[in-house]
Amino acid sequence: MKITILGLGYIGLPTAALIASKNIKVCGYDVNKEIVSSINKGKAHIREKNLDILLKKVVTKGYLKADTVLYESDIFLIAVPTPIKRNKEPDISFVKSAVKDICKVLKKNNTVILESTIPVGATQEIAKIISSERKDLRVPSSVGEKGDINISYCPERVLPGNILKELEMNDRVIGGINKKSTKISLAFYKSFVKGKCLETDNRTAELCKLVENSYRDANIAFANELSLISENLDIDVWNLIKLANHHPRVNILNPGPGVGGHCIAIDPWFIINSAPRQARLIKLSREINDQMPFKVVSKVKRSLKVNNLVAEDSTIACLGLSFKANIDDLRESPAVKVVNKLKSLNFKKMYLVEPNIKKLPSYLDENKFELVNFKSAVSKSNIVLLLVDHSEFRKNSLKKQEGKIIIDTRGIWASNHK
Ligand code: SAJ
Repeated sequence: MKITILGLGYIGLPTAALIASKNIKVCGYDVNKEIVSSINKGKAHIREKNLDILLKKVVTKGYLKADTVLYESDIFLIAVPTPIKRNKEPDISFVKSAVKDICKVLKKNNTVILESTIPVGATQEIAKIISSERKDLRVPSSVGEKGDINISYCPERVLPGNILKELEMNDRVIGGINKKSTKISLAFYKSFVKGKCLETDNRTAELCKLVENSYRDANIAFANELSLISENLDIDVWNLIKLANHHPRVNILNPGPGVGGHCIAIDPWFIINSAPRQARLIKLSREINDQMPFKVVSKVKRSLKVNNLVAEDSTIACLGLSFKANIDDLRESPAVKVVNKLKSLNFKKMYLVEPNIKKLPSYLDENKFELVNFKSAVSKSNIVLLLVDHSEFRKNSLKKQEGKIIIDTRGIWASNHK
């Protein structure tokens, strides 16, 4: 059995390495030559717990090989990005282009599995593309059992920072375009997944993925709204949530500077687009979470005013840039949004601290910001703004620091958060 994974990013690469670690031959396909060459040297181009060790092992043993050329295979697993366009519509062009590549080498009895997040109906659209590109193959539809190939939607649901473990242990939803596709895909996932593999149809699987991330977004929005209400009523939101969560059926999440990453801040829009009149709560949650970086900037401005300070004479340490704790991923990061917005206040100096990166990305102007370590940033600044709850920051409580304004958006130094 030959497996090919298309797209060797945050999901595709760990998936390829995990499957290869079960002594199954995996071919990784990516259009980026540098990524392919680095993988073939056993070096991951992304940072993820235990990935480098596993990758080195499977590449050395010859179970994983990356290429920029797509060869024949039994299973094609698509894990390419599906961003949103400026107008918030889903952009599935990378998926479509991967499917067109597959069509050039597709054979009878092959299976095409989509793992990328897609809007409802996209698996069916993929089937139509295959059908028009390969008139020689009978492509199954969601009602028909007859078909020369199999097509399924099996969304990834792993948490960045814990991907390898969750790939193996999480339950999977397997939605075939027909029953045969579901059965074949189920057998494939059972070869490396220890969690339950749950059978359904492609459309339910598509919505299921979007619902999971929208559920989390709505719950974070609730926590963020509570932080705004509490601030208005002069109540400590962290203490409030701690107390409320003692109720056996209440489990409020953590407020913060907003929702980042490539999933939770994006996927709800796929539902909003498909059902705009019905998805009211989902849309409002997006709006609440998207306004949080602005609220943080307002808080900084208020703190300056209350303390009779002006930004031009003040130095600020911004702690954390990644979209969440203990990762190096800056995609859609609310911390980056806050930092960029604070730029216009013209601070005398802005120190940035991000223990997981060595260099600031080009979109963070080096003339305006300086990347330094925690100790140096804090000692040189009169305002300390905590944006990400990295373990390093948790270890260094700032509660006792005299004469500094501390704004803790993640509540890790608790009581002094206002
Ligand atoms: N966040 C809060 N408060 C919280 C929890 C999270 O502000 O209480 C923020 C984080 O700081 C971050 C954002 O939300 O900016 C998202 O972080 P996350 O840890 O909730 O989720 P992701 O984006 O890393 O991964 C999610 C996961 N989905 C769910 O938990 C439902 C993961 O399982 C999915 O596989 C992943 O999206 C994906 O790829 O879709």
